[in-house]
Amino acid sequence: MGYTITEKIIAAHIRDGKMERGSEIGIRIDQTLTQDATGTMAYLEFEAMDIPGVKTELSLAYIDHNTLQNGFENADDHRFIKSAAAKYGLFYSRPGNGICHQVHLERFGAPGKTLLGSDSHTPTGGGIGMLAMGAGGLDVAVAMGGGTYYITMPKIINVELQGKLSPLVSAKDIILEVLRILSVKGGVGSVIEYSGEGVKNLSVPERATITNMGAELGATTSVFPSDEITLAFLKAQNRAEVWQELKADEDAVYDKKIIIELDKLQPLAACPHSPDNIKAVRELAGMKVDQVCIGSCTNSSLSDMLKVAAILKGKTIAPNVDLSISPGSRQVLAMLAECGALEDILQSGARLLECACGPCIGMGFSPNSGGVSLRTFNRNFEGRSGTADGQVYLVSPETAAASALTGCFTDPRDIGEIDVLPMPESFKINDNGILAPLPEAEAKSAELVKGPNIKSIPKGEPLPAEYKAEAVLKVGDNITTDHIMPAGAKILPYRSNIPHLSQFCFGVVDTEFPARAQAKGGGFIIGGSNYGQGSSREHAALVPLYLGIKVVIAKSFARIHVANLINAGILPLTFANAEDYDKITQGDELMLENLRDAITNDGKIILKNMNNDAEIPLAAGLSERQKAIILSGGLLEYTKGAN
Ligand code: MIC
Ligand code: SF4
Repeated sequence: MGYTITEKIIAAHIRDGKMERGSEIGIRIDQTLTQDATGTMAYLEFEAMDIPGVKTELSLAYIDHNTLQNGFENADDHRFIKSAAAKYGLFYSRPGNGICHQVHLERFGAPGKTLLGSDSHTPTGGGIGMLAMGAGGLDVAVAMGGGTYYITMPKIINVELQGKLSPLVSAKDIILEVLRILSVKGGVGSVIEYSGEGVKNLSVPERATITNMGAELGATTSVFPSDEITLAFLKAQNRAEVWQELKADEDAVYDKKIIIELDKLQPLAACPHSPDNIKAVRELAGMKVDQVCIGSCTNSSLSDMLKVAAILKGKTIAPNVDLSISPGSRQVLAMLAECGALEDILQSGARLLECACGPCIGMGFSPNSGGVSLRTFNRNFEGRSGTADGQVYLVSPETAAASALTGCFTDPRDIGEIDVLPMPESFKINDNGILAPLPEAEAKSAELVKGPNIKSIPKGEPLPAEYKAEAVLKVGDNITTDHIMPAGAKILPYRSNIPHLSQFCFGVVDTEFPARAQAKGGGFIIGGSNYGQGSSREHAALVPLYLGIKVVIAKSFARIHVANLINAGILPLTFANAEDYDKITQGDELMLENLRDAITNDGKIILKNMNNDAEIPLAAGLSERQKAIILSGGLLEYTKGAN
């Protein structure tokens, strides 16, 4: 039986377990990346592990999320991360150099390698044929130290692309179509592997748009073959030497197959407030638009920006629209400037923002009250833009630019043909925005620099023999980590200050939650299905831990978040029968007898609801390794115990 691309990369990196779908496997990680919003925590955790330096082939610390520096907090965090990079042997990408995923694709990604990043959009690297996955900071810290990364051996969903996209229909429309078909839960436990003739018609940045937003499917990652198009991209980046061919064997076995006929696709939009709430742009045509944002790790490549420039050239944006452009990297910005396309963009009335995440994570450029915002980004969760009632639609760069001109939702095919500048044969290469690791002797004497905003990490406790507490919060389906631990300009500067962050926990859902949880000394959280989808931020586990939460019971969990809960020492349990969710009301007193024993010996876990006497069977589904972590009170405690 032949192998899929995913199996080939896993087979070359497996350290623990067997490649049997659904079982836990441990793999070697070649490269890691962090960004600043999750990086401070990751380096504090690396410090706590007491390892002298990174042991990967390549590790990078990017600064791209928190770049506003509206106070000392961000600036101090940048210094801390820079000092950690110097001490532990990492590359450090300065603020302004670009968004981690875009820069990594341009300058470091390599087919066939494994990449682990403390950011859920790390699968962007799948566009260049990497097995690139997002994880919580602690898992990345472990991988930096040479440790094994554990995942469930995924199912593999094959998306076969047939034909060619029509003009002004975009790679973004392909992934929006996949989201329409599979939904935000449809990729959980799976890798999405692309194949077919249509692949040959997509450039690496276009492929990366698709793998990037595979995160919104809940997928472990997404991957494209590595072919002559990948080689051409690497050559243009002066990195042809890292190329290797990668394709699935003819007789590879997939768990599911989806066919997408590219010729038949039309421009699509994800409507508020979920990336799988898809409508055709045609259906929305005419709706008034207040702002348009072009950029983010999904759509900020040179080829995206050249298309935008071609649409805007010689025109002026509508008076009712504000338009922002954030190129994905300094390389993209420099090349836009060189070829004159930047001028075309600016003369249309666009505002140029920094090469950073910016509005995508609510760092500025929030919409007006109730404002309709068209964004080329990947997430439109409620409140994420920084405006609680903002109406965010996710669209392609072509749809965004066309709509900025007309002032209302516009199918870009209605603006007629455009004349896009050709992609250059080679990119402008200048890596001076990236500081290389120090020579070993200098690194040894480097000190970590910590500002007053850096507070200690909350510690988990060993699992108690039994647990009796209140259901301090009950929420519905598809709760995101943006609900659990919101980001945005006001909160993001406190990513290394858990006590301060805790005041904002579940702020979008229930502002009373932090005070209530603290007053009750913690308790249970009850969730619906796909609990914890979205961002990889481990703060969505560490902050509830700080507030005393010991157990989360849900219908089902998202992959990265459930790993973060276990790492933090919070027990995730699922309902054996989903309808039992209805037998718990917020405020009920709940009891788990013989809990420690049941986890240790795979015994029955029965939750007693003291308010209505219901007995509710639950499942833990933990591997032996995960059990040991939970019993010890989290991964840091477990690692200490093992040494
Ligand atoms: C996001 O897109 O939500 C983020 C901000 O990049 C997060 C990481 C974070 O919360 O810092 C992610 O996707 O993992
Ligand atoms: Fe940054 Fe947005 Fe990409 Fe997250 S999704 S890495 S915030 S650009």
